[in-house]
Amino acid sequence: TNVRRGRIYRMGAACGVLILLIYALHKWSSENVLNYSNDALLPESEVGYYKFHREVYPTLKTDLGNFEPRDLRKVSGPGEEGKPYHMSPDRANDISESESEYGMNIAASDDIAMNRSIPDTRLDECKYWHYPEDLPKTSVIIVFHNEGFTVLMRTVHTVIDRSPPNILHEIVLVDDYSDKENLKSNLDEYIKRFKGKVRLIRNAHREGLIRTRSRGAQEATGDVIVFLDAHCEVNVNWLPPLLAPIYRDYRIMTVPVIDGIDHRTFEYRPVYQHGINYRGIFEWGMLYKENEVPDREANRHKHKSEPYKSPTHAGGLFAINRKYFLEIGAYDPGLLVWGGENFELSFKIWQCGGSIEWVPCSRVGHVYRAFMPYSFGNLAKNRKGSLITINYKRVIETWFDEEHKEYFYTREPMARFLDMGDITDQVALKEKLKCKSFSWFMENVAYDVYDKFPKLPKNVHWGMVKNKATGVCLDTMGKAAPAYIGTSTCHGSGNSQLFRLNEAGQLGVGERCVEADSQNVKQAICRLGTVDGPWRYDEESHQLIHRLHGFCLTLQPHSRTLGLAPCDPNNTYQQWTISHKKPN
Ligand code: LR7
Ligand code: MN
Repeated sequence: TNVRRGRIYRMGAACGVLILLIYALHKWSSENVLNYSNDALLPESEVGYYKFHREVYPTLKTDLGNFEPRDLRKVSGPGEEGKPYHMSPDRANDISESESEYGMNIAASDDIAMNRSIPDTRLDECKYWHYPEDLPKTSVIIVFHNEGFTVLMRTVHTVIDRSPPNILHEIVLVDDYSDKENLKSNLDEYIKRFKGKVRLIRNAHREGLIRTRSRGAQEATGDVIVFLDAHCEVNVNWLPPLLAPIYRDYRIMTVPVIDGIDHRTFEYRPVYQHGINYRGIFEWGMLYKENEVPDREANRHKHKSEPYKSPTHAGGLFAINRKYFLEIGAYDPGLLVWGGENFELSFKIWQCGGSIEWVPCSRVGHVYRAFMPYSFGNLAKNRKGSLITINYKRVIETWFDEEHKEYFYTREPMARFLDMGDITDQVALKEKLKCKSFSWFMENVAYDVYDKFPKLPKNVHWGMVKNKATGVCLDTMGKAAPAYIGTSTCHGSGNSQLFRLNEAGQLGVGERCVEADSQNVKQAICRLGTVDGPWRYDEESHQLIHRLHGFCLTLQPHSRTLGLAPCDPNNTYQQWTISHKKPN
């Protein structure tokens, strides 16, 4: 998932822990602590159903938190303390083989202890929170398709080692039809050592991660379920802080802060600068982004270590009351394989009466792969266009209102033509749960999206940008920004040749903007918070005119490179048509 983090770091106020603790003690005085087992706080109809809806708050004290480990592993070895593991150069073949097979260096993982130590990346304050002792019984669900064995098992080991045993009810591994032999043969044998705590179930067909997670939720028997990707390492005392908000209110979904694990060296790195909190947002093409928590939300909290509200989440790692998750329909079963389910769940939760909180004291490391190592198999077969965009379309058609749908189609114009299947059930669910509008969500929850990604002006032209002299089309050549734009044979299938010129003069391609000078034309990261640009298209002369000197986009006849040049109405190398065709 593509993440952009805000760049402006607020200076962290240098508060001594002592001052914080005195303050905290003052705030969380004992009157906040009610009798946990007071079911009278629940509406009668829900007693014994959701079990957890209690006005119980964690307390910040001066002594070490009740679930904090007292002794941490200290040994030396590859990858210990989360340090990068650099393999000797004579293993270069093993490294490149496993990287191309798994998108990560499984050869390195194989050398690293299952229970290696990793740095405690939390705020110091996190160590002093005390949580209710009788937190809900939890099933950790890990779905996987062809993952590296040691990476998957390290996920399991860290959960076992770093979760309170009486709260960790089970780990459910759901194999999404892996076909790697070592996974099939070793797993059953290996998990025997966990004496029934770890269960393995297998899909009879490839279902994709989204449906597989819904199945895991159905099969789990804990009160709360926690989803993890199959290449994670949970950090010190990760679980109680995730459960505490759910214990208080079953409609809160909680999300840990996700640290990075390097796919080559397995170095464990804190995701953010210490003490700065981020939350999940999105841009209008439904790419997931992160943004520093806006003041409006930050000001609601006394401590940086407290959970805070977030519009959405990256997708992979979160905790939720199991019955609640099933009652809101789990994931839309029409979402296939990968992508968009994070938004579906988030919009559904927020619009239908629940909320999402990110929990800074819960940290989990995740291996960000070099590329997606698996194909979408048969699931993608009968689908035109990009499966992920189809998923997004289902989600926005269900949850957005007319105004915001327009922004999505402005940013992803081809999506209008894609067949998203039937969403009758999703719309019916929205009715049944009496969910609020998307504008309500934008105004009350995701208000910071507009600061970074303002409402989009309409496209005046979009599609292939074709040169009159040569008949070639502008093409990003599949490169990541910043990169030069080139030209290639026009193919009409969108993607790297799909450009959009909007009413405010921005020429965009994907989520990037086209920038130019006399020497070259590039796609670059758009200036955050702006949707305008320097371009104008002249319908008569077919020129793309740049504000800079009023020059025109020109294909250099000899070098075939692009640049700006003085406009000349007779130069066909400066003439472009912008058009699209309906995909078949
Ligand atoms: O067909 C599949 N079946 C599966 O069971 C494909 C995948 N999977 C498994 C896979 O083995 C893994 O355990 O599903 C899990 C997630 O797949 P990844 O690791 O390939 O996904 P990702 O980490 O690239 O992508 C993020 O977005 C996805 C969108 O559908 C999911 O929500 C992932 O869980 C999510 N990962 C995270 O949120 C971790 C942090 C990344 C960020 C930002
Ligand atoms: Mn992942």
